[in-house]
Amino acid sequence: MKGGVPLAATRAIPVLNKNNETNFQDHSVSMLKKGGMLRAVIMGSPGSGKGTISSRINKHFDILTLSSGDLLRFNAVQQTPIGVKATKYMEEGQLVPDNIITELVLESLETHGQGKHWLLDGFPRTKAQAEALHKASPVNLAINLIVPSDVIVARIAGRWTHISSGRIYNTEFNPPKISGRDDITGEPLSQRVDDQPENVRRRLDVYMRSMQPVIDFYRESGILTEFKGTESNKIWPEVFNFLSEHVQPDVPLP
Ligand code: G5P
Ligand code: MG
Repeated sequence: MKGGVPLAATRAIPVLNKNNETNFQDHSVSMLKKGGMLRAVIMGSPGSGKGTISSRINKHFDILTLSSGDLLRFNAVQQTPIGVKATKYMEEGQLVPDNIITELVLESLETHGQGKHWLLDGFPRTKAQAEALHKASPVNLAINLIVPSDVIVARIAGRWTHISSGRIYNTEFNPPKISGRDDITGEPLSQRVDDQPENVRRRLDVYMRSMQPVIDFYRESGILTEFKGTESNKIWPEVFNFLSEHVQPDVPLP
């Protein structure tokens, strides 16, 4: 995501890239098998690597990736009314109310997702969000990353983020070229307030409670695929191969 355009006084939707010209309506599972549009979600606990895997998907496939957390943080930085409202929930590690986040994500999809394959990171987080998304545009592929909690807590402590682009670094796993600076813009990186250890524990609790009905919803729909592991570098080739069965990659794995 680069820069931002306020669409209305209450919210800001970042400018996204990637184009393709296919039909937005083709989104059922059978249509995906026949080469229709990908309507995907990536799920997993806080710190499981959703953002890491999504950014690799974005580099290798012509798939628009959209993170609900990045959208919220972007609005928080822009101090839009939605951003201001969402900040207190995010800082406490609580979920932002369904109506706020659903409106933001669906509007962003309408603005940027028409005629494109897309994948949502961090949305839906509740059954109500899953149902709202299903009504607007049914998902045909759900990915769930399963990473043990003890691995996650250690990872998050080392995370640094470039807020306006959503680019993620980790002091051990993928450090920036210059310490504390974004590789592309050179702007300073920040640590997320919700990455404090007690907030991480709360987010993990909230995740477990709110996500089970969502995971069950996609499992029962027959579109759930789970990837288990402790390292994103090992999970990524599996996700790449799986996605390649549905969408032609632009850039092969090295
Ligand atoms: P977010 O922004 O959606 P979370 O909590 O779901 O946040 P998070 O923390 O962004 O998820 P992630 O994207 O799954 O985690 O993980 P990541 O950023 O890729 O990786 C974590 C760190 O580990 C990074 O530093 C990365 O470099 C490193 N790493 C990755 N792989 C490896 C590895 O193999 N080894 C090592 N050593 N390191 C690795 O949501 C934030 C808040 O926004 C609100 C909520 O308040 C939420 O708490 N929100 C919503 N509220 C309601 N409904 C929704 N739909 C909402 N969406 C967001
Ligand atoms: Mg993330």
